[in-house]
Amino acid sequence: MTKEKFINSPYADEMRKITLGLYTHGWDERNGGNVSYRLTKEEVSQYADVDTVLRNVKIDFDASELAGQYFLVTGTGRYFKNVYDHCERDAGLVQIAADGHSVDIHWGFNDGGQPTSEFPAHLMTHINRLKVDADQRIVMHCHPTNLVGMSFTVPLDEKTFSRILWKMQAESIVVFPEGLGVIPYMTPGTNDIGAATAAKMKDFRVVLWPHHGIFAAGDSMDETFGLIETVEKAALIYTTVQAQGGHFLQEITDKDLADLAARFSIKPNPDFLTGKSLVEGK
Ligand code: 2HA
Ligand code: ZN
Repeated sequence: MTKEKFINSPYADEMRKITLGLYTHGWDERNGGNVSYRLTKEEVSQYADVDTVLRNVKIDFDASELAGQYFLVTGTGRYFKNVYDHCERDAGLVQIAADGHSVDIHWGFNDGGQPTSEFPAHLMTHINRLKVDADQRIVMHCHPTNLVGMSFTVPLDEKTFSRILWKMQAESIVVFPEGLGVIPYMTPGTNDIGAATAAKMKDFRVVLWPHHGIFAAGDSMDETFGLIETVEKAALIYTTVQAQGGHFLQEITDKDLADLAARFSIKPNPDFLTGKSLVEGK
């Protein structure tokens, strides 16, 4: 029986649609952003010849904890506006080699490309998320405008950031009850930023890279994209309030947050549930 081609798989289809979605939201200008999608051998082997290695490329990180695992990942320097039409060029299906220091390419990157420069950060994130969530599949990095804007005007601490985002809409605390992780500004594309991000991923699924963007992790493309959409929508509302003068006359109170947690049976980060009001003098 001949296999269906990988480009026709549901996984390539999801990758094409999500990268286009990230681009059309304005969160991935030029070559900004990267996505990785962990796939099982059973899933992959229906569409790709896993016994054939097209090329082997080195990675500057020891990913031996993920040896043998498959990832569909976007390529370094590639423009998200193009992935939909050129998925086999701008993305690739790779398998982490046994020694963890290289990947075997089984499909894609057909003009000589390689995985994203943030691949070490993705792999470190997958490793740590898998420790707390066996269904972990997706890591997504992008540059959501309003959230990045807030990283210049809001103190870079997790409690302050998380509480503001929770209080901008009732939906926030339900979608990210653990809050938002925040790392200091660091140089992208380095193993250091990857390690700092992955350390936060033990407690959070969304981590802010100040003055740059966001890293998010989840079990599916929809859930991970939805997480980023919700965080960025809260940041947009905050930005709008600032444009309206920035004075809160009323707010979602700490009591309202507790009521949301009870209604939706969620356990929000207890450290963030009480604190300063956004309304002056309250
Ligand atoms: O892939 O966004 O952080 C390009 C980037 C690096
Ligand atoms: Zn980036």
